[in-house]
Amino acid sequence: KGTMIIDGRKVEFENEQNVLEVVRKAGIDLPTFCYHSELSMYGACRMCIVEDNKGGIFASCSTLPKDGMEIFTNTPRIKKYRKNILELLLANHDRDCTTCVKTGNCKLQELSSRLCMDDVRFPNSMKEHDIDYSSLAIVRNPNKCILCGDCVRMCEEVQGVGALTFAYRGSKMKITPAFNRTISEVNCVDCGQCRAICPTGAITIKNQNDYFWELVNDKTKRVVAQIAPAVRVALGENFGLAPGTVTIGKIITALKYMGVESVFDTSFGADLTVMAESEEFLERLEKNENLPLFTSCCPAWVKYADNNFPDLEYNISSCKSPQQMFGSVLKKYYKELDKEDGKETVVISVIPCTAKKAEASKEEFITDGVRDVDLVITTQELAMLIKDAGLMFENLYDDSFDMPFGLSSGAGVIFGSSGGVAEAVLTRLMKQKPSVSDKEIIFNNVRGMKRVKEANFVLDGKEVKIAVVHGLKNASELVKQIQNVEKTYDIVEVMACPGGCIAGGGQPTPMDEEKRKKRASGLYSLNRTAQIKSSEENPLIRDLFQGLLKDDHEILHVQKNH
Ligand code: HC0
Ligand code: SF4
Repeated sequence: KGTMIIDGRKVEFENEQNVLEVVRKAGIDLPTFCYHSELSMYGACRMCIVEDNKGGIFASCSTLPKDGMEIFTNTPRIKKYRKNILELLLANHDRDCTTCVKTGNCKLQELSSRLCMDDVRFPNSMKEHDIDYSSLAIVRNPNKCILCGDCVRMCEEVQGVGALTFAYRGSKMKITPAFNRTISEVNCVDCGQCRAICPTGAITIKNQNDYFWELVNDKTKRVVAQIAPAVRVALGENFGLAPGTVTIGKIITALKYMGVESVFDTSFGADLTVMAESEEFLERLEKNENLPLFTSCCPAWVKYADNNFPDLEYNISSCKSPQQMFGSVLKKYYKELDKEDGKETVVISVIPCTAKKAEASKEEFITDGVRDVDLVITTQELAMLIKDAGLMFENLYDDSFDMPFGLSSGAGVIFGSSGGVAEAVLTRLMKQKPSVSDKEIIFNNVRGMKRVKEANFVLDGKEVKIAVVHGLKNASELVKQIQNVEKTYDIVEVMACPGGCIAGGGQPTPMDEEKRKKRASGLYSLNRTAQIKSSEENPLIRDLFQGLLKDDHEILHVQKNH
């Protein structure tokens, strides 16, 4: 606690971790590439330098605030140094901005503009590296890397994966998967969090928009789409709307304009998952086997568990994720119609997540040569498609989802936020056993951004314990505690991305805690206004179980290993 003088103004500080945060509190946006409050301090980019009253220059992100400290953020010396640093970065960078997908949202470009960088005096010293297209989720272009290390720390500190590392020294330094392998050859789980934090175009989403256009222009195909919960509260950010603004009606219209025949809601798939997963849980509880049940809807988590905790194989739910479940239901539904009109139905998912691209192409989700889901495009790819098609998003009218799957419950919508799956399953289980009380209190426990959330409830006289965890490093710590019997639970919800799918690797960037909260609150407001609260109350789910799925629950489950 104390007072600093920043550019002649007194600014009080209390819990700020460093001078940079105090400067920001004073309303000055100091540039930085490598400082993120949720990651460890790296202090490498030096963009956040300030000058003190004795002429000393230092990085503000790695300096503690002191009472009485006097600093200047914009002296001629500071401005010159900062510009020099930026100029050196640019001299070693692929500057093909016109053809870079990050253009318009690139930190390097933004700072070049802010610092009035109208020329680079040095010849370009960039040594050309191969672009790594090996992953189904992300593309790594080292030629656009500025070595800020954000991706390395994100992958290690938040996701506990460590797929990326610094290699070599000095001018040869680069960021690469271990042993110079391609990213698909290491333990990357496709979560895309490295892409979400990368300030430049060095890590981007694997773009499949060409395939989208090919499908919608193919007259032999019937293109149907499903939209994941978290897309509706984030896409609008690409069109100047506040995070959390719900734009689902316009998204449906946009997809129809672009040639999609019918548009459905992955939340309907989520309702299906709730039904299948609760049934599975009750069975396991009765037999007292394979508990805790771990959720299976997050593919980055499933891959992480496969890599690191093979013993959990039978604990992870055998249910397909909502995306895959709904995909297989849609394929079954259109089968007859396809025969009649000689078309082939293809299912496109619009999803906040890069790992869903990999999930959809897994062998276990291909039945008789037919994929459940043919193409996964992320929120950011959809924004590009809308712009490419010249649609004025803000002016589109609001449409609604199509029948016969056009209704979903409020429980299905909150799947997109950490805690949502647990809450939806709880809602289902509690309804079935109405003796359970204190619903509200329980739900408050599983919502929000806390690292690990816990809730208990009583089912048939037995206490059921639920844990919710997000961020794979947190998940890994929790699994170890469970394995060491330091903690016991009956259900564990795991989402790889901090905050859940609302902060998925395919969402608009940059992301911060504030944005995550706003997107989550957009979903919870949809939950509050939903007329159908619980998955089993959804009449279309009942119809489905009595009709199309009457004798076929198999398609809701992963066929491998279970
Ligand atoms: Fe999610 Fe999902 S909630 S993983 O975040 O479970 O991606 O939004 O679509 O499948 O429903 C992502 C989001 C989904 C699935 C659903 C789940
Ligand atoms: Fe690491 Fe996820 Fe990026 Fe893979 S996609 S390198 S796991 S942060």
